[in-house]
Amino acid sequence: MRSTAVALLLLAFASPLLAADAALAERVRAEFLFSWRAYEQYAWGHDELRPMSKTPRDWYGESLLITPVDALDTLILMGFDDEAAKARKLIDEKLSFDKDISVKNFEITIRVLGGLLSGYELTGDKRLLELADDLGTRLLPVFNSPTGMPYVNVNLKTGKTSGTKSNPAEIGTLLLEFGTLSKHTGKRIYYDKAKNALVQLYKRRSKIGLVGDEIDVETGQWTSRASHVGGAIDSYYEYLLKCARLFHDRDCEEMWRTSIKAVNTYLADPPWYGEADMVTGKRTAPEFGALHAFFPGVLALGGDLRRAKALEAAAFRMWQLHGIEPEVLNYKTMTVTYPGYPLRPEIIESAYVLHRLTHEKEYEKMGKVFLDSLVAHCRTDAGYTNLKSVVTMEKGDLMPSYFLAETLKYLYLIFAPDSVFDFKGNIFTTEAHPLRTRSR
Ligand code: DMJ
Repeated sequence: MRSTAVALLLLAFASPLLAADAALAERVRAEFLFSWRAYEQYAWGHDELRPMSKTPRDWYGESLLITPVDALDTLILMGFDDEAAKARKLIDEKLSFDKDISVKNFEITIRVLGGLLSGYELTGDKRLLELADDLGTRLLPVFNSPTGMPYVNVNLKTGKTSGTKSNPAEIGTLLLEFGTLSKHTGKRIYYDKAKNALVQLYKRRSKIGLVGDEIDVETGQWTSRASHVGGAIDSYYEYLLKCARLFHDRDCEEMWRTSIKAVNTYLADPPWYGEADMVTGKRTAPEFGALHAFFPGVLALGGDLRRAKALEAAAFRMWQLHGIEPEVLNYKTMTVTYPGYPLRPEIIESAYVLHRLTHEKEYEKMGKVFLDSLVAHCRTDAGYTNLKSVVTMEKGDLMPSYFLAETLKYLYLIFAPDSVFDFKGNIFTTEAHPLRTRSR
């Protein structure tokens, strides 16, 4: 009798139906609610909260409700129904894109368009789709460059574009959102424009298959040959793989396969991924940082668990060096190159993907370290803030919207039961907005 009970208990612990750690999942929920309440109290209706000064921040002088739109699906996923309903009401009634402001296409696509689309898929609220369609139409002029690769900025009222120097991340991280908008509106143009931008960029890869980190969208010429998987390139690779999966797009599959081979050949510096010249393949800086740390998750999704695990373990050493990760690290000397920490999610996202695929306890342990570090160093009286330096732990004064959209969502999912989220039936955008792989 006793041994049966023990056996059942052990089975229960091994079952993905139960939370990996219910108490920790609850702790993350509580920290999310604490941060959301601070946003409600000091920045309601604005883009973001400045937690130290307890003041709001609007990116463009007037609000696009970036935090509520970005955080809506986390509210829903964590079961904060009243707060989600209140956020939806605010968005439905107050959000308007009819504004004479020039916005950054990439950021507004991943945070706002992506948030509206996942919100629509989760709630069926047609107003969210209407808003997404209106925003998509206003963003479309970015693709009117001679190459089809998007300009950096667009005025939401006039359609006037600006910014010719862009990069693979900003050019290639649009298709999940624009493609999903096509799927729900029946308007093909969104898919076609974003796909063409991705293909145009891919075509300009070097003979050895690498891309640089700055390109002129009018001339199509590279203005920087630095190749790596960090900021300015990162999510380009993520979207090649995820677009292949979400849309069953064979071109994306082919582009992903070719690209990952080149990345593993020239950028892998086991266990790290460093920097090389895109033309010669010659190694340049031995640098890795907070933004690069999405890559273990993408390697794992792509089926390369061996490299993924080794890289996540290395990234975790980077986190532990000072008790929280720096923006950039020289991994040969293990010294910090850029010391800031703007509450980034990537290393937590990778731990979640690896945990979800392997159910290894190691990733729960990492998750607990991430949570404890965030509480110890980034918590304020009113939400969480960025750090100016992980060496001195000096605080900044900003809670970026992705902290609620991504950082706490992935942290929660590490500890929550698998049943909380249909991992196989959804693909996360680069801003952690889940998009359904199948129609309902
Ligand atoms: C987020 O907006 C997205 O994850 C983006 O791809 C990279 N930067 C931030 C988080 O660090």
